[in-house]
Amino acid sequence: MFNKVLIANRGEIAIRVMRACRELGVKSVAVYSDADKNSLFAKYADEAYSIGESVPAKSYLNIEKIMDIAEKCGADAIHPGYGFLAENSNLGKECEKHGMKLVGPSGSVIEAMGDKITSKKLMRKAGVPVIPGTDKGISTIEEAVEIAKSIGYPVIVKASAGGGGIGMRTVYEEDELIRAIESTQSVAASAFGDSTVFIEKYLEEPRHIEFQIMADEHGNTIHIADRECSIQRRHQKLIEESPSPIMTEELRERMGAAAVKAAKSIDYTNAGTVEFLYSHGDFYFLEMNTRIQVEHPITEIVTGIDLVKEQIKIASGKEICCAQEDISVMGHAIECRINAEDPLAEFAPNPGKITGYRSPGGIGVRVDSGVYMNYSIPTFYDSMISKLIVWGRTRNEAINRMERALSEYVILGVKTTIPFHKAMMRSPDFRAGKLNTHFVDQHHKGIMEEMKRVVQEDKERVDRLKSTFLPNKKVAAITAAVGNYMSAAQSQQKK
Ligand code: MV4
Repeated sequence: MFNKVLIANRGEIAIRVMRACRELGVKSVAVYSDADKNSLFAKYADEAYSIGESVPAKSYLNIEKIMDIAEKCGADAIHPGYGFLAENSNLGKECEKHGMKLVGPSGSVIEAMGDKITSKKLMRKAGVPVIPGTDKGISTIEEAVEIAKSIGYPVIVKASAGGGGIGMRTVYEEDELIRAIESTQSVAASAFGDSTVFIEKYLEEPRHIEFQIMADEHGNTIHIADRECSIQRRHQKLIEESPSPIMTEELRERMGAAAVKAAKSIDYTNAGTVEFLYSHGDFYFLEMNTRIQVEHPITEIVTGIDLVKEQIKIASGKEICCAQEDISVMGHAIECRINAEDPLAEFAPNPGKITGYRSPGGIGVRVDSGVYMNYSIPTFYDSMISKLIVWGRTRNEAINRMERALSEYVILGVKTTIPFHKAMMRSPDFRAGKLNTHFVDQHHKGIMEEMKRVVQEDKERVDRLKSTFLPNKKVAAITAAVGNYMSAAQSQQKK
């Protein structure tokens, strides 16, 4: 096992990785930017070093600086978390040069999966179902017209270097095709420096279902069940659950086998996610994510496997904890992402100081966060405050428990996505498991109305709770003042 691991990340995921290190008896090293000087993760680490200015390019994306600190402090490995350098194949290459282990797959696998045409081609060859369409770049308009005609409209034009929903356009008829190709090419050229685009059948109301996979360096590859991530907005996931409401033992076996086949065909190692689109009973490979994901805790909750600990053990050369037949799913887990955003104002970012904070607890509740009371959320990074994760024996119990946990969660000083989640937990279609990737858009009006009710109801509760955040002296003064007022009012009445 490693002696020391450097975590090249910040916030809740840095703490998540350090927790795994601590349980393994591995020392953890934090690197922090100027904006993160007062962050919890830097205090939690066994050692912490400043890496530079707040803008990511000068700190969390600075491979040279991170490698320098890793070497100087005697780290054996680097864990990249998610985002930042997690899917940057240069970090892997630099690690190899410096004899440093990277907790993740090889650089060549990261590179291959980052290119959508390459990954689709590899998966088709491996016998994993892919979405009907091409897996080579479009070179002429005539060719594109032919392909679109043969697969049938609607089609979608995608940038090969794309991701996160950038560089995609749906096309409903031939007249729109040329313009869609040209615009996708130009977006792709400026965003990714690669104008290659391809065409496939557009699935109109698919579900996003993904499989956690894990592979060690001894040839063992397993899947660790599924997650449904259809509740998203502008390609930002908001709610994830495991298992998918539509999952059956039989479907999990089929999709899981496809996910394992996908991973094995590219000699994948460490933790990864195989994303599928599910539509009318069929599923298709969409993308592979070569990192630990934000939503990994729901998988941990229903399977009991510490995915981050497994990642570190595998990177240190150990065998994976379990065989496929040892993995089972118990009950249901849901994660709500709590962001500093105003859900009543198109989810506009709302950074600032958290002036009051109390996280929920009780049976079946887990909160992964990197914040604390009086912490100021920096403006340089993403707006996630925490992840609220609950477990229930059934999906219905998990939803009720999430409602209860959300009702306990107090965050003052910044607007959060909590009202959105409260509204969602009350949605009949959500409760019925009628999900697809357009759910939030399709239910926009109903969610807005429900959120307004929620905010109104919350006002009273928060006013009552606010007193618990005031310093004792102030509380005493207020109590005394109220007492004086009450007795004055009483004596007034007697008269
Ligand atoms: C699709 C699709 C429908 N049909 N491809 C969106 C992100 C990008 N990586 C792939 N995406 C999609 N590809 C075909 N052929 C619908 C989406 C899509 C989507 C996928 C997963 C999760 C959320 C989504 C939201 C909108 C569109």
